[in-house]
Amino acid sequence: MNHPAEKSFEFDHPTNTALALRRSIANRLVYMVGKDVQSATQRDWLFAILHAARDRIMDRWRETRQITHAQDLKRVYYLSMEFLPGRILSNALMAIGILDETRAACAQLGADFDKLTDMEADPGLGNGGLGRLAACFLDSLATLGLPSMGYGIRFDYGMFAQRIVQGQQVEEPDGWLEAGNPWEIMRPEFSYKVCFGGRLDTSNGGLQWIEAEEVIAVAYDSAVPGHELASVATLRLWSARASRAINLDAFNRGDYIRAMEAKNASENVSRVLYPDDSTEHGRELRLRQEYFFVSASLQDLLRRFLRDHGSLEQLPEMVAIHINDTHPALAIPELMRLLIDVHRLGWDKAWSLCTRIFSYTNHTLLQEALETWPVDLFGRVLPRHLRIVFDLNAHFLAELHTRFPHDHDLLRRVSLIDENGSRRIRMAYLCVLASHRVNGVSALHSELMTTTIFADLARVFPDRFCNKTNGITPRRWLAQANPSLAELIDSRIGNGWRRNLVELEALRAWAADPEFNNAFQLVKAQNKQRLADRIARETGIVLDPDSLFDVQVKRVHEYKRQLLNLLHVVTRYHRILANPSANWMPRSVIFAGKAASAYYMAKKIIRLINDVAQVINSDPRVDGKLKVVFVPNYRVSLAEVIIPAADLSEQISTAGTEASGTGNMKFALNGALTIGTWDGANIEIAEQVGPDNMFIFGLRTQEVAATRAAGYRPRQHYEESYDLRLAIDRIADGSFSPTEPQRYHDLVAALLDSDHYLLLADYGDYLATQDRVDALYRRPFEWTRQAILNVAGMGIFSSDRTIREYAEDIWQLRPINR
Ligand code: 26V
Repeated sequence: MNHPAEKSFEFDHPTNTALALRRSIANRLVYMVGKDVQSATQRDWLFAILHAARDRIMDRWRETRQITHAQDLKRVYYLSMEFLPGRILSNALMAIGILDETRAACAQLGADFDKLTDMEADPGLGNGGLGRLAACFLDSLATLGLPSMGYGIRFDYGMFAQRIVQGQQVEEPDGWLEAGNPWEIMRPEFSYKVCFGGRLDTSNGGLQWIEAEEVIAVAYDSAVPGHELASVATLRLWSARASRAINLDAFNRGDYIRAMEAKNASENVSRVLYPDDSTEHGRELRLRQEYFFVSASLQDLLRRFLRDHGSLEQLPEMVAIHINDTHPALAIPELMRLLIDVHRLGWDKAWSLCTRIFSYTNHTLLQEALETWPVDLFGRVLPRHLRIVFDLNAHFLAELHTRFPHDHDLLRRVSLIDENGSRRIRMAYLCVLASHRVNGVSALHSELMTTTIFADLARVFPDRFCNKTNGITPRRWLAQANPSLAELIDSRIGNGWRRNLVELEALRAWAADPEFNNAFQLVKAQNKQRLADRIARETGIVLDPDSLFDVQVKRVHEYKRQLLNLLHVVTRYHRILANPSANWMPRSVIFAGKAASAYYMAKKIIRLINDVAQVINSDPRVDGKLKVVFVPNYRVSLAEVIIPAADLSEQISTAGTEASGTGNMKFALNGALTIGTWDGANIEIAEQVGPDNMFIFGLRTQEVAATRAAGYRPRQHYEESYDLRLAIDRIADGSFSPTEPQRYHDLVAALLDSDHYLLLADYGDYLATQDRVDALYRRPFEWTRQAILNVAGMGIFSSDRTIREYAEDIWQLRPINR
């Protein structure tokens, strides 16, 4: 006890009895929301429940911080531009262990729990896999009791909401904060000044960054409760506020309105998430966003470190900083700047600290997604950092020259500055240079990383590169999304899999058990009905729950090949028309996913899916044998309904392009069979579940390379296959766009003339494999046996396993000891 008021500072710890919960919710409704039973709206009830749940996390949240501090443990700071946590309430209630009790309390209070939870906002602070991975990682860090904090941006507007209007994607702003966010706690005491622009003054021998604009970063925290509240991690997001200087300036000039404009402009830095995950770089606002959040995060973690420790010498013993893709790469020159300009360390000392603190994950090999910044833009926004990058590069190249004196081209190739054409900074190279570990996200991807984009750097730093195959949290992706399957699994093998997913192995023994096999089918049927109801409500399209649910949900990208899936659909349609009385296995092909707003081809693919759906679904000759649906606005909360209902999971990227995939894991964990290429984590899934329990097809990575090298001619496949020719001709002749027959000419031309992602080369094998899918689906017991073996093999794909590997191999982290 060291605070004078501590003796009289008493409060009630909330308890979890039915009565206590009911009273908490009622209290929160009356004293927090300011309503009563008579006047409460649905949203009022939701907020009362959210607050009652939040209360029950607080003690453990404080305790986690206190223990980490008292035991003086090393922390990892996970820097990520994106987090996609999904809705929080059900997950939190499950983590606390009061989901059923809360449901009962609601019923007693006359509130409909399921309807309320469906009103909660789904924070869309990310584009796709990378942001969702960050959220799974926080869940695992909390569950494993590893001292950690996630740092990111509190975007006012997250990923756009997608509507489909006459078959086309329309984007709408996602004002997820507009009704308030009861989960976050503003921490204005943690505010930091972040500077942009200005110039470097070298007049008196030193180096000073002066006359820069200032923005204030304000912290907002939310709790990330681990399973059974093992510990509670923190997600700290930064929001931009205009600085006092800007506000005062307004006052002094007397031009209030102009001043408010300046205030808005300066706060724009945290306004909106960039909704493009492949090409949208080179934009100044994006660069500002990246710098804004890493600068605030580093100032914050250095403040915490210096509060608890005297000297910066020990920084690498107490602090690990992880860079999630290159988006937070500015953390590297920013830490150098803070250590040198603010804390007065020498260059060598500062660099030696940096290289023991940073680690970096690469999430893509695609050239167009690799971040580079034009030197002049970079220098305009961050003149001091440009200087640091130049100095780093000079040191690096000089050292390299002594190691490889005869290889002159090497220096040009690995330079941080790409001098081909307009000069650009290669952010990925900067990350490799500063990090003591660099990892890829699946075995294949990590291997390709060192043989393609980082081939030279892997020769220079051979010990740095490693693999950490992605994983997913079984709490959200099985326990929460699929409660019926979770319960069925519990009834046979107990509930330990939530913490130790390899316990699912025990399901192997049950795969051919008639009763279990049947119960598994029943669960799938219920989940399909739940999805069919939802799709009917949202799109008006009615799916037959007895048909095979064939699902592809993910960002729309040419490399993910939604169009290959669609070629199969069109061919199937034509075959049905040619032979309507054959014994067709009814199928429902379900798509969902967003296209970057400026990605012309991706948007065109969405339109074609909808056009094809329109024609097939309204053709009476098809008679229920085939349905196609595009479900709008794919997001975490929609994934939680779609994935448990899938029979077939489409993971069909061109081999060598999908770094890992995590959807592939979510589907298999929920008892879908995969049709997939030899790409990303599909390969490791096949190793775990056995290739006989998966539908693998298509060219391998080496064959893709060889095909291209030999002068790939897509038209040859078109000429040689009747089915392919018919499908393409009908798309080209306007059969699916009768009001505008040329609508797909450019898309078809791209396929026939270049087909960069080799759809036509894989089409034949894909179709043959789809026939095998139909054949197996006619044998429900055998299909389900294989699906159960898929679930049983998913143990290693828990993000707990992934995070344990990061903690041991990369971060050198120990858990808190309670
Ligand atoms: C890139 C860019 C580039 C510039 C502007 C905005 C922006 C936003 C996001 C990205 C990230 C692209 C990389 C990515 O999301 N990779 C995915 O990472 C998943 C998690 O590791 C992995 O499962 C997917 O295979 C991989 O595509």
